[in-house]
Amino acid sequence: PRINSFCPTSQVHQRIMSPVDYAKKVAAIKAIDEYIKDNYIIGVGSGSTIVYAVERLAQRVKDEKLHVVCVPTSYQARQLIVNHKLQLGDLDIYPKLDCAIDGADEVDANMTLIKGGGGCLTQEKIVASCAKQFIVIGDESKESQKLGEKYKKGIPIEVIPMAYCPVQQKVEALFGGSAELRMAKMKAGPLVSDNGNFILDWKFPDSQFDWASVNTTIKMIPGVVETGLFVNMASKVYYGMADGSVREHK
Ligand code: ABF
Repeated sequence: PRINSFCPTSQVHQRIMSPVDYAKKVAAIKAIDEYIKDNYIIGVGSGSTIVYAVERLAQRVKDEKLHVVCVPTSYQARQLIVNHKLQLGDLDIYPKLDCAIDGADEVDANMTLIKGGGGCLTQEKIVASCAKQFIVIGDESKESQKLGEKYKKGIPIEVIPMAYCPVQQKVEALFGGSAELRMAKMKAGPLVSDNGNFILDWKFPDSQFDWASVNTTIKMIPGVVETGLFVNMASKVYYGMADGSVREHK
């Protein structure tokens, strides 16, 4: 389905939405409509799917005169909140959130997530951990039986810059695979996260991992700030489909 299509008669050149974007949008709308209530403190995720969620939230706030506070998970999320004239909050003032909504790079059969393809994993995990409910949204391509089946870029690990080499070596020695330093666009040097750190993308071997234990073990390596493994955190996952329907993770 194509919506907002090019309209030659009015000479209004509008964006043509791809089926994947449309699927992201319907999942985002479903999450906002099902979960957001008046007076909610909301964690706002990062990425492309969350853009549609913020658009819908702003529309509901305007139409229904809701009062909500939004806590961002990244600089991108902060800008989205501000640009949509939503009330910006932070964890100093609102350490407990009613709900957090975010995208994911991959969701396995147990609702274990890989997140952090956009580099915002640490703040995303902190915010999600403060929320009573953590709602994940994405198009159906995010669903997999086993991590690594769909998302090929590996598990992001945020590290203190001086520690990236020893962390790389330790992760590879412990679990195999390769942990590659993520580079900025045009390979202008390592990508620097919103927290001033580097990111390793750990391409893990095809094996049966206990992700909770992998996450704990990696987090114990000195220099590791956070991993993009979200284990037992998601309360609900909505997958949008190109036909406009939305499916819940079962
Ligand atoms: C963030 O955005 C990330 O954790 C994840 O990497 C990504 C999901 O991307 P998108 O919504 O653009 O598919 O939530």
